[in-house]
Amino acid sequence: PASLLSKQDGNGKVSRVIRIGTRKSQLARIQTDSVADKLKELYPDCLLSNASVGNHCLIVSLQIGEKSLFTKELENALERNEVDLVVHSLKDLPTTLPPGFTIGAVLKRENPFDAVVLHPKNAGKTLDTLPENSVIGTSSLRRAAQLKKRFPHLDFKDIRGNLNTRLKKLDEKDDFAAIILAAAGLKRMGWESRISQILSPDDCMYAVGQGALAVEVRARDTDILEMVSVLHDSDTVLRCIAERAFLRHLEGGCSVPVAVYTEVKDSQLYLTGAVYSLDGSDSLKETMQTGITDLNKIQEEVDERVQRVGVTASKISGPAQDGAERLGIDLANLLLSKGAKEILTVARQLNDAR
Ligand code: DPM
Repeated sequence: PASLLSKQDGNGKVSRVIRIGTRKSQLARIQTDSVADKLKELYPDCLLSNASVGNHCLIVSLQIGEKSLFTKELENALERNEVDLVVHSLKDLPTTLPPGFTIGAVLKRENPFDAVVLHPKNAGKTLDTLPENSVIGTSSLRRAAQLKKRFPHLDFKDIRGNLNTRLKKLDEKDDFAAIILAAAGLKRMGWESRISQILSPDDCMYAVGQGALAVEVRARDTDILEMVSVLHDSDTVLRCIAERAFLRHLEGGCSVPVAVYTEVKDSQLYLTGAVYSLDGSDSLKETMQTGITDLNKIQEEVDERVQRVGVTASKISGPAQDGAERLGIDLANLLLSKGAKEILTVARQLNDAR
């Protein structure tokens, strides 16, 4: 409730400043602003201020394997009480957060799929019709593994930097015929018109948490947790808990070729998960499902502050969240029993040796 967050100022006016930390990239700012706007709408009496931290680690942030580095600065600011909440792309957050932090909100997921952005000279083409040996830019092992297998006539090369940098590299040079990016990020940047093709799950399944925004807070800050909890989208929360539990149980981390596809349909949560060798020639893919009981009915009765794969969602059915987590673990165990560990170990070793 708003009263928890309010305090009297000298003039008797009720207000509290909520400080949101952001990085300086355009995408980070857009994402932070969208969450700030939602909070302003829901809590018109709160003042929100944007604090900017860590403006220099931007390019590092997109390098595979550097993940904890760039969320770290924002967490430091949270820890030092300089900001109250920070907004991330959920897919950039590790499945185990450092102690003292939690994800207090997972917002309704945007289109989670990957998209093709063509060099202007290739307008009208698709991955299928691009000429033999066309170079596709991505540094995602997950994308490269799936697409190499599916489109063997194409070549894949690393491309790094934030979204603005990548678009520039694509358009202003002749190095890449196309690049692959998450549709969600392109949409948030206002670059939807550059999307020439959305990849279906048969072509390329997405990364765990892709397309969803997460609000990270201090785990002990119950006022802020309560405040941001209204931003949770229950279907997204359940899907992402299942996906994150799957990745965590595989001991996947962010830089291994692991992909997922989830759906909520007729009170069922479906999770498809896969692991790939670096060139996609070796892979394992399975689907499992679990029933999710009437969310709204249970909602009022549940009041527990438990984290599941880093997420605190006390207003969403506990049993449904447990079911989602179980689903992720069960699917991981199924793939592990078929040899997923070996595939991932080899992929990791080969990638480290590159
Ligand atoms: C992670 C990956 C990438 C980002 C790996 C993956 C892509 C790296 C690359 C974990 N984080 O997806 O397999 O393309 O070289 C990132 C983007 C977004 C969040 C950009 C993108 C925006 C979309 C979202 C980088 N993190 O994937 O195009 O909010 O989900």
